[in-house]
Amino acid sequence: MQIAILGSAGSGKTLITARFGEFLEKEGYTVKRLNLDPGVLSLPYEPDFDVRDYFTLEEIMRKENLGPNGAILEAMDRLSKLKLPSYNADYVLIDTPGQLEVFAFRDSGPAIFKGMKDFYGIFIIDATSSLKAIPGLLLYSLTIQYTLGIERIVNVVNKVDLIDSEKRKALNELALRFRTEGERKGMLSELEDEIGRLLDRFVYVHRTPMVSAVTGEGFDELLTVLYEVKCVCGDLD
Ligand SMILES: Nc1nc2c(ncn2[C@@H]2O[C@H](COP(=O)(O)OP(=O)(O)OP(=O)(O)O)[C@@H](O)[C@H]2O)c(=O)[nH]1
Ligand SMILES: [Mg+2]
Repeated sequence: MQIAILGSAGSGKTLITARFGEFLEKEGYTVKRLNLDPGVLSLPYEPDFDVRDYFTLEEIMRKENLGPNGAILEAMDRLSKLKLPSYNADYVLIDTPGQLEVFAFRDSGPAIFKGMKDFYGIFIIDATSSLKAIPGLLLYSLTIQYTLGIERIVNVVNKVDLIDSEKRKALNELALRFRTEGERKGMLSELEDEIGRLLDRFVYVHRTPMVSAVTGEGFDELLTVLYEVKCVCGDLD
């Protein structure tokens, strides 16, 4: 199973790659880890493939005389030309660049994942995000799924060790069903209805595990959901 670890900046992609990878190994699975982030300085895991062996953001800035944003664009274009190795492992975890929108919305993301077999995604939502942002983040996950051409993405709420029980309860509910604001009028109310339908149809079809990459809480549930998704999807490969 090849899994792209996706999510907004700082949501915990890299730490989940490290800790969930260790968890999988303890469960007896073979795991490979790929780092596609050319900007990361240090990693909490030993990558089997590291984009920084080809180029780094810092080096592009220096050699091409570019600022940070220009260097990110150049790095993503270079990334689109790389070919990832294929591994014979139970789980291949692919840690993606911090700048998800640049990675997914240029040619790099779709190009690098093109033609991948047994391919899924994990989309990480930061538990410390505003509750109001959650439906939008779930829609963002759908956008990424569509753009990158990933058959199934499992949404995961990470950093649950940082929130209190009240927020945990509210997040749990939002991860199960879309709650309308109830105060919207006109076009916004129609939009809300459509968002609800879209999430029901494509997002709430499987559970959203609540995990912590720091404590390891919820990793067993994440593994179960991945397994279920693979069983449903297996016929499509
Ligand atoms: N408390 C807590 N901190 C976490 C958790 N997961 C990640 N972090 C912290 O959040 C910060 C960002 O984590 P990363 O794993 O680097 O996140 P990322 O999505 O890879 O970040 P970018 O690649 O820069 O977008 C780090 O300081 C992590 O230690 C978690 O479950 N709990
Ligand atoms: Mg990272």
